Amino acid sequence: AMLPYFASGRVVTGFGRGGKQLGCPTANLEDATVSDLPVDFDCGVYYGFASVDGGPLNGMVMSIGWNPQFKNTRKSMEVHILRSFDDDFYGSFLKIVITGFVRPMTSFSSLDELVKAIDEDIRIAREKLTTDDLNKYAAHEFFNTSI
Ligand code: FMN
Repeated sequence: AMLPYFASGRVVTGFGRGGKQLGCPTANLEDATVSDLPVDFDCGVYYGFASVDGGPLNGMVMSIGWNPQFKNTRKSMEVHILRSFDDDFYGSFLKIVITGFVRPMTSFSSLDELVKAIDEDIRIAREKLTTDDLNKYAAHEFFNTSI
């Protein structure tokens, strides 16, 4: 009912585990963006599209929640864009549309299991994201107006 959900914000530094420990670099959205989420928006893993600094849309998979694996005390929104970037984009302005849900956030018994789950999330996201949806959202007013 809450999807598609549109959001935007600056990319801030997370704990730096994404790329190094998990092999999955994530762009963490600023607190204001996290606070704007409706209170009843379920935590979990989602997919959709993202644009960095007004650039083209790319598929993405993301987590919303407290990262139970690491017992974070602050809720975060972390976006993994499904293409590789040469550089970090801390400070960039990210616009996203969340179009589908994959699974709830989980605490696994090892880091290795989390890595496997994320690989599976990425596979599912790639399978569900369509070129038709990409084109539809690329033409959407949200991605074609500044800020
Ligand atoms: N964290 C969890 O604790 N449990 C999860 O099930 C989980 N699933 C994730 C799925 C995806 C697709 C992504 C991108 C992240 C997921 N995370 C999950 C969050 C990671 O733990 C987090 O991105 C990682 O710790 C890096 O955080 P950092 O950027 O603050 O360093």
